[in-house]
Amino acid sequence: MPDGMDVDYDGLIPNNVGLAQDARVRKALETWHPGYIDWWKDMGPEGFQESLVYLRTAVSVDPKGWAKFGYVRMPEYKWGVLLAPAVEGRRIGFGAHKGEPAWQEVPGEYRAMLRRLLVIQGDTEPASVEQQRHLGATAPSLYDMRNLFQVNVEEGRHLWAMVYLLQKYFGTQGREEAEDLLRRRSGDADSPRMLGAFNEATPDWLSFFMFTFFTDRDGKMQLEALAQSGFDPLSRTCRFMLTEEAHHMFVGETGVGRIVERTVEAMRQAGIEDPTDVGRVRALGVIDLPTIQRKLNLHFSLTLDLFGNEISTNAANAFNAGLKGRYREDKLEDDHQLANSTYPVMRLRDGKPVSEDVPALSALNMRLRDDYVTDCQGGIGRWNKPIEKAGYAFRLQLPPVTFNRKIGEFAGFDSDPARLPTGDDHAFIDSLMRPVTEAGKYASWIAAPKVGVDGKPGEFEYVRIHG
Ligand code: BYC
Repeated sequence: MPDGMDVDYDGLIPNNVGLAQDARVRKALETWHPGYIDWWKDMGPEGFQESLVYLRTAVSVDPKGWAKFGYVRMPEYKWGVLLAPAVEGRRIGFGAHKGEPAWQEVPGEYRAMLRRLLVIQGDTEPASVEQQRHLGATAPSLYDMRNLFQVNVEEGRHLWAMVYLLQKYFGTQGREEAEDLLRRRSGDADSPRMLGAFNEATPDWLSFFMFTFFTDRDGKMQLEALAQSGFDPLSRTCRFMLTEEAHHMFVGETGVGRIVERTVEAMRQAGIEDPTDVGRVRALGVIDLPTIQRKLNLHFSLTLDLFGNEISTNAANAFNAGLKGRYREDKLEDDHQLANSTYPVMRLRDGKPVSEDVPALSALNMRLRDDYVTDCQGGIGRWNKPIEKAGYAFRLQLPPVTFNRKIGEFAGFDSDPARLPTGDDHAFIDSLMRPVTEAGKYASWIAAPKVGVDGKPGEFEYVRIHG
C-alpha cells in the first residue's frame, strides 16, 4: 500500500513504499539483504544472536500506534523501509528554491551533494552497532540489555532507510554505495567509518549511555535538519526515523540518570560528605561523580566534532540547494534564505575564543550545534536533580565547546588530559562491568528504572538468553 500508514508485511522487506510494485528496487534490496544479514551476524551484538529479545518492531507509521512488542531473535528482526505519510502539496521551505513544490525525484544538479549526505548519514548507523557489539556480555540487567539491542536493531533499520534511498534514486552508484556501507568498519585502519566519533570505542556501559545521550542527539539534530529537506523522500524517511530516535536518547538520559541516582544514594547511606573522595566512593561499588564528569567531557567533545567546521561552504550549499535546513526550519520566522543575515560564531583570535558575526549561511553548522548544546543542557539539569536533592555541592556540567576538539577552529586548542577519563578510571569502570542476567536484578552501580518497557513488571525477562 504505497504512501499509506500501513506497512506491507507480505514480502521479505516490510515497507510502505510500494516495493511489491517496484521490481527494480525490490530486487536491489533483496540482493543487498544477505550481505546485510552476514554483516549483522559478524558485526552485530556478539553472543546473543540466538537469544529471544523482547523488541518493538515498526508495523505502521501512525504516530499513535506504530510499533508492536514481542520476542524475536535479532537476525529474524523485520527491518523495514518506512516513510512518514506524504504531506499533500508540500513545498520547499528554504534556500534558492523556496516555495517550489518539494521534489519527488533527485534534481540533477544536486545529485552528488545529496548522495554524500545520504552516505554520511547511512555510515553512522552500522558504525554505532559495531561500536556497541561487545556490550551485551556485561549488561547490568536484562532490561538494559534489551534496550541496547533495541537501539541496535533500529540503527540497523536506519541503515536500511538510507540504503533504500540510495538504491531507489541513485542507480548503479547507489548500489555501490550501499555495498560500501557494509564494507567499512568502525575503527578499522584501512577502511574506517567516515566520521571521527564513529571510530572510537564504546568500551563500557557508562560510555554507551553517554553515547546514546550525546551522539544519538547529534543524530536527532541532523535528522531534524534533513527532515526539512526539499527532497521529499528524504524528509519523509527522516521524520519516521526521528520517532525511533527519541527512544535512543531516552536510554542514554535515563541510563546516566540511574547511575547518578545510585551513586548519590550509596554516598548518602555511607555518610560520605565529599563526592570527590573518590577512593571511598569507589569502595561502595558505584561510579564517582568526577569520573562521570570526565566521561561526559569526552563524549560531548567527540560529538561536537560531528557538526563539522564552524564556517562551512558545504553547509551553505546544502541549505541554498534546499537539501538540508536548520533545526525545525518550518517553525522559524525569517526569510529562510539568509542572504543578508549574520550569525555569531566562536573564533580563535590572538589565541583566545571570541564571538564574531559571520554570514549566517556559512555558519549553519554552528547554528545547529548551538541548538544541540541547548538540547543537551536540559538533560544535564535532570541528571543534577538527585545530587542537588541529596545536598551535595557537586554539579555535572558541559565543558566549554572549545575543549578537546579535533575538527574546526579549536582543533588542538585545549586538550587538558586531566579533564578526560584516565587509565585508572577505565580500569575501575571495567572492574564493575560484570553481567547481571537474573530477571529484575541490577548491578550495584545503577538504579532500577522507574517503569518497565511496554508496561512490563520489574521481574519481566526482557531477554531469554538461551532462546
Ligand atoms: N569527521 O565543510 P565541513 C547519527 C569533513 S549522527 C571526519 O565543515 P560539512 C547517529 C567533511 O566531511 C548524524 N570528517 O563539513 C548517531 C568535509 O569533507 P569533504 C549523522 C569530517 O559537510 C548515533 C570537510 O571535513 N548525520 O545519525 O559542513 C548513532 C569539511 O568540513 C568531520 C550527519 O552528519 C568529522 N567529524 O559538515 C547512530 C548528516 N566533520 O567533503 C547514528 C549528514 C567534517 O570536504 N552530514 N568533516 O571531503 C552532514 O550534514 C555533514 O557532512 C557534516 C559535516 C555535518 C557531517
